[in-house]
Amino acid sequence: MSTTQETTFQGKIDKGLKIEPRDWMPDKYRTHLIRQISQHAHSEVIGMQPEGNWITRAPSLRAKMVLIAKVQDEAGHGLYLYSACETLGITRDELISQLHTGKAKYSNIFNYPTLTWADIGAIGWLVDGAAIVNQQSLRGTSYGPYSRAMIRICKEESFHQRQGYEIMSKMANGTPEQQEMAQDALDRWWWPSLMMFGPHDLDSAHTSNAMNWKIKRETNDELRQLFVDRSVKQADLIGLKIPDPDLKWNQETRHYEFGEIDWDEFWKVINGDGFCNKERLNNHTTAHTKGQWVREAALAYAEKRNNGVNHE
Ligand code: BYC
Repeated sequence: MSTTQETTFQGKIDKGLKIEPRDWMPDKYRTHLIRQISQHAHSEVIGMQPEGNWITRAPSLRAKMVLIAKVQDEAGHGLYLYSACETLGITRDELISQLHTGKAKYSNIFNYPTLTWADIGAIGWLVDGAAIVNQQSLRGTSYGPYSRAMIRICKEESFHQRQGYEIMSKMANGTPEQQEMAQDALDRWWWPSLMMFGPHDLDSAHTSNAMNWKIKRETNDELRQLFVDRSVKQADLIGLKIPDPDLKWNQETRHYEFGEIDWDEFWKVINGDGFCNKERLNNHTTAHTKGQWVREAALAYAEKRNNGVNHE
């Protein structure tokens, strides 16, 4: 590495220019991005499981169609992100193997079970809501392919958030049993959703580099605060109560203050000891193994086509 290359690289970042796959970049920037983008991709794909669990039990044909479309979108998001990650010089096989061996993480949130239909509402409203806050910020990330993937994903994600909020608002205004289910789902999903933004800035190993390289445009705590401010108002509007006795509006800062997150639970869950970690990974590994013949067939077809063999 020469200092001139480093200076040119950082100069581009400081000017707000994008770094593209063929540009020179420090190894640490490359590995940082591979880690983050791949974990993001894995989260999208693993995230299909808790919602997929309710496709066969959706309460109406409309709800089923919307949910199928949403889950399918998540697979698409995973594909955009794996492709963006591959531009950094790592193969899809390596990425999947890192997921299966536990080297790569995926979002904490998908290790919780979806017990009732209201959980599908809570995921759309809170989980996609948190993801949007994070991803809107990442549209401005310094790596070109990641930033462009985020722009596409955000458009679809806002439809997902509305789908969830619609379910929650219907249930919150429904029968007493439905209201109870909606509140119970909010009670269970609220804190894990706040954890999605990662540890506090002072405990976040990667934030300092990520901010210098403009991979992150806002810190974990800044984005979490934005999410809380937005969500409290949305909960009020449909008559649900955020499960936090310490939540209060601060007139001076014009933000909501909120209680402390259970960080022991967070570290336990992201290190493999959550309620559903084993099930999520087993399902992924099994599907991947069973899909081997599809990948082989697709590759063989592509190879023949490249060699000019016409199958029509
Ligand atoms: N979960 O230094 P930090 C979706 C790890 S899916 C698990 O702050 P960083 C959807 C972190 O990886 C959207 N692990 O890290 C899909 C690091 O460990 P390693 C998912 C977490 O990277 C289907 C350690 O803790 N969105 O929307 O600077 C259906 C220290 O953390 C988490 C993304 O992936 C976590 N929540 O900041 C519905 C967004 N938080 O890697 C919806 C992209 C932290 O050293 N990612 N860790 O072993 C990011 O923006 C950042 O990676 C994070 C963490 C803000 C998550």
